[in-house]
Amino acid sequence: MSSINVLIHNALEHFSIETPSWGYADTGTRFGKFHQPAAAIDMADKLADAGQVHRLTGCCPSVATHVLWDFPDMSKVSEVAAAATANGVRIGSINPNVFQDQEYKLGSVGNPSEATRAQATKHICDCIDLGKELHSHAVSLWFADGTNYPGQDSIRARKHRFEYALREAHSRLDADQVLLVEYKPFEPAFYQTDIADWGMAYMLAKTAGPQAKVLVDTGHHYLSQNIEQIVAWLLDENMLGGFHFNDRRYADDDLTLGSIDPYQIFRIFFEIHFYAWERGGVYPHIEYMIDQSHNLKPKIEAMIQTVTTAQELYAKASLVDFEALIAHQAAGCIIDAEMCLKKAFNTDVSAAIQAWRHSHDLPADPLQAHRDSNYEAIVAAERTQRRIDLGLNTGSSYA
Ligand code: PSV
Ligand code: MN
Repeated sequence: MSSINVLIHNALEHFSIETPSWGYADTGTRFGKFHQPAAAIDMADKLADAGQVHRLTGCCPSVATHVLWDFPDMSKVSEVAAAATANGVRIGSINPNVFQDQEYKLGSVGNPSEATRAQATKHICDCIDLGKELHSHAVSLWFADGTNYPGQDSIRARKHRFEYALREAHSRLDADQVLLVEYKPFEPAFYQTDIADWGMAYMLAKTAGPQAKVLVDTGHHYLSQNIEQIVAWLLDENMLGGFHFNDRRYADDDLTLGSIDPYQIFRIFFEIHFYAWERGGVYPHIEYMIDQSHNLKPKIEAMIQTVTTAQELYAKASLVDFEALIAHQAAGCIIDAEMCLKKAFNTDVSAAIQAWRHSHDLPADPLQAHRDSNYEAIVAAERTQRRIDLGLNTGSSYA
């Protein structure tokens, strides 16, 4: 194997990315939903689709779940786990939902009402227990909490309520569980979000306890924010717990990873490879997850496109000549240092990735293999009939 092939093989061997259950179902914007006949109707469909993505890419062994959407009947948890196994995947991160119930109008654990805070905290603790039952290690917290108008509530009191609730949640964790704290600058709160940025998430995670870390959703930043700098700082503090990957042009657009700015994702991966290179090739444990809504694209195709793009950018970033880079940095050779990144980014890694796929008996082109399998048409026919039987909206004929 050439040295490029070795580097890429090694990088892809340890890279996996979790797909989100909600990325297989019909989603839309607040203006409406365009239904797809092949979209998953229930959790069994979502796991089947996730299994198809993993079968073809070999790099998505786990599925992120959103508790209220995926476990409507908590007595059937073991059935969901069995369905995951049957489809060759396992249940990954557990996402509590403390944003859609009416009680949460003024927030969940930040709510002025003690009863509502207790209800939200209990749900999070139940999700931690669910994680134990499913042998899933990550409980991923995102809060819609915040206020819409100046003066609506005390920002400091809300901070204290969060500190209290996260400490309580942390005390519920088993030793092998991790609590991921996600931040977002706005939406649905439009004046002040309780965990608005990585600094607030970092402080709350630190207050919660040693098993709490920060989750970086790439769509949750103001435009032009330097995300790789946040990643570098969190790595250095051993506080980078995971990612929710997606791309965006304006806000939290949830577009396909790398569709708008692939170089940014490359720079994030570069920071991780650089950090590991300085530690003799030892990588920190990071939960790589996708958090996208494929409102218009066919969902499984979009997921495969995302996964293969992530692999490509991760592979490219592993090619940076770190030895040369640090020499250029030390000498103040700005152009040469920058070119170390550019050269890696511009390298054609497709043959090396195909060689890796070949070594794992995977199709050279997962997207084409998915199209050739006719999976989409088969499930579209079956799910359309099931929608009719269940009296659900069959929507447009967009496939
Ligand atoms: C919120 O925008 C978010 O990024 C959170 O991670 C949620 O869990 C996810 O999207 C799905 O609503
Ligand atoms: Mn997210």
